[in-house]
Amino acid sequence: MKLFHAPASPFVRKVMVLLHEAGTTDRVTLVPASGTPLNPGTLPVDRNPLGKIPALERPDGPTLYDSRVITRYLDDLLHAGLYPAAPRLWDTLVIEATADGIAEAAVLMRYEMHVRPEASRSPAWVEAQWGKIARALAALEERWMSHLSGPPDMGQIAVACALGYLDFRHADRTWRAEHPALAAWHAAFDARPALQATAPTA
Ligand code: 99T
Repeated sequence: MKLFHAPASPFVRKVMVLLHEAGTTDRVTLVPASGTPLNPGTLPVDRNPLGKIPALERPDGPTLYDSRVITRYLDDLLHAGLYPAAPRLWDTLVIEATADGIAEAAVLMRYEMHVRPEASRSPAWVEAQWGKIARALAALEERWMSHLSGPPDMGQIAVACALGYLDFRHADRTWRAEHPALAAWHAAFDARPALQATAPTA
């Protein structure tokens, strides 16, 4: 299988963490891909019409895309065990969606600040995206800490990847002081070998 990959992407990182946790990194070949909404570059627009990564080319069907589809597929294929049975599954999926929403807002902030032509950038729009992130961080801190402290699953992996991306691209946003339980959890979870092996780089 071919995984269209960029080392900065929190969504690609989710997939890579799953592969490391399952001990199955040899099952995919990484294909470097980079681009932006304004210039798709080497993003696989022929395989994912949305022009986004990760995308997973597989031998037995159409290319899969959106990280949540890919992680569900690989979890099933590789018996990774990172999606628990219902009813815990519903919490895992909500946490994964919350984390992906943090990462999506953070990527949009990055594009607004660095990709959109300077004259048309909107600081208010950037702050509105941060407002979504702040609400989502508060929800994790107030509602989901007991789940995050349970057995490792894709919800936790997605949260760790989203928080890692905040530190990587938005290090000036000091989220830890307001979310001490989440900060402590992240410090411990981020020490897992799968997280250490996939830290974002430019
Ligand atoms: O939006 C584009 O045109 C290109 N962007 C991407 O491919 C980003 C890379 S993160 N991927 C996504 O937005 C995927 C989101 C999707 N819902 C999923 O797979 O879960 C690049 C971050 C950076 O370089 O800072």
